[in-house]
Amino acid sequence: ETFDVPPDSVLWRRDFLLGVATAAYQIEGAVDEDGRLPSIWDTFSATPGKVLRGDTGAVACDHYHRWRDDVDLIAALNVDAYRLSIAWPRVMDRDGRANEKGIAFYRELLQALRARGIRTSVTLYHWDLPQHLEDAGGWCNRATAYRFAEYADLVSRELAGLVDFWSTLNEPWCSAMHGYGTGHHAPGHTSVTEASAAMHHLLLGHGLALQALRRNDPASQKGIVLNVGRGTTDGDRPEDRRAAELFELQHNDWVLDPLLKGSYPAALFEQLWQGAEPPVEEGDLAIIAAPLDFLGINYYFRTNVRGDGNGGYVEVDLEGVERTQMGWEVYPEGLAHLLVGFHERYASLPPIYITENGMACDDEVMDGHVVDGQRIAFLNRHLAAVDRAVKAGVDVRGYYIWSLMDNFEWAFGYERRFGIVHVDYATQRRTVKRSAELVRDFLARRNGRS
Ligand code: PNW
Repeated sequence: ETFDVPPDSVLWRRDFLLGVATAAYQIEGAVDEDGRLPSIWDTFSATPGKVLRGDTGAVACDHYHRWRDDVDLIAALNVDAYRLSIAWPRVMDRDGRANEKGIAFYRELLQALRARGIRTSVTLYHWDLPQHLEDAGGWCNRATAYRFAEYADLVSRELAGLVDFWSTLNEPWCSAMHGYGTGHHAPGHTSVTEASAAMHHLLLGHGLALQALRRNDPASQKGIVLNVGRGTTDGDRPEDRRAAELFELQHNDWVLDPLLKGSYPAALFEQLWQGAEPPVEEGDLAIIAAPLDFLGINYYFRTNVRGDGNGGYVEVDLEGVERTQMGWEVYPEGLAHLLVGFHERYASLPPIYITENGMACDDEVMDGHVVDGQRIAFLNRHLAAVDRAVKAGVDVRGYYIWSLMDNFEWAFGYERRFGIVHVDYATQRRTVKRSAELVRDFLARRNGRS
């Protein structure tokens, strides 16, 4: 297997960033060290039945102690950029004051990355809400949006000048829907009314945080990271075609419309969730729709749907398609399709970074090697899809592989491996997989060109 990049691909451009991504709770461990407070994921993962095999992030990849080696590892891959997240419960105490030890951890990490010429992309919220804020109502409570802005203010004052790209939220859709709607993620609630309120308060928090970031760190780029989904149908009834539209309305427009158009898609509440209108107050949408310097897009798969006979949609798995260890269909066309669609649809679409793309494989170390051929083909095909979107006029400026290393995959624990670096959890030994070697070698070739 190779990493075949055609000569005219955007990937050869030195200013197209290639990076790797992680998130705090998935790699750090050390959950009760140096004053870190409990987060909703500590609580959720400690609740029987919520995470596969009862796994938790208590140790994870032990990155909190091994970060210097991990920075060496990232540098050895020749990547341009590293995307990480800051754990809110590590850096802010219950009274809203800085926890110096937590801040120092991220300051040193960011300094080490910059010393090696690696661009830093920092997400403020990758799902680890302090538990004490959940106890006060979590994202269903409007006050949490203001607490989030205070956290953004604190962190951006402390770390100004060390971050190239700030993202406020990672995938508010997952926080709202899986956290408060399906219950698949922390805090595990199951109410569409709560999901709708949580989404609104997440987006309000985003807008308020953006103001703090602009004030405290003007030279950096600021944006938000969204997961997007491609919905299609194999049915031929009008209600099947409508089902595919409703799927994308619920996954994409619900979040993109308020951010880029300053309004929620009314059909979502009228047709899918009768009555679950978000608790919008005067002036909220102007705060939410403030201009972004970039939009981060996370893309993984497409979903096939049909009409449910009741004005909604049901997911129907297609037979005979390639799937990952998550059961997700490998569908690179969806990425190009969505990017071109957003470009056509939103006049104010900012420059785009693919902030996550990748797949879980059942990777095993054999004779010191991990041959992850399915992942290599996956990355090749998705990078080609990004290149097609760029050639169709979409302003995509970078791509981050999810993930740097195998880690705590939320409700699936350590069972699912997304890394381009293998982690043996018993020893914490990292082993570069074949995909990582190919990325490293490609970047060496790209950098060697004049
Ligand atoms: C993203 N879905 O999560 C997250 O940003 C990462 O932390 C995570 O490890 C990665 O993707 C892989 O799952 C998602 O069900 C979780 O559609 C669930 C979904 C999408 C993204």
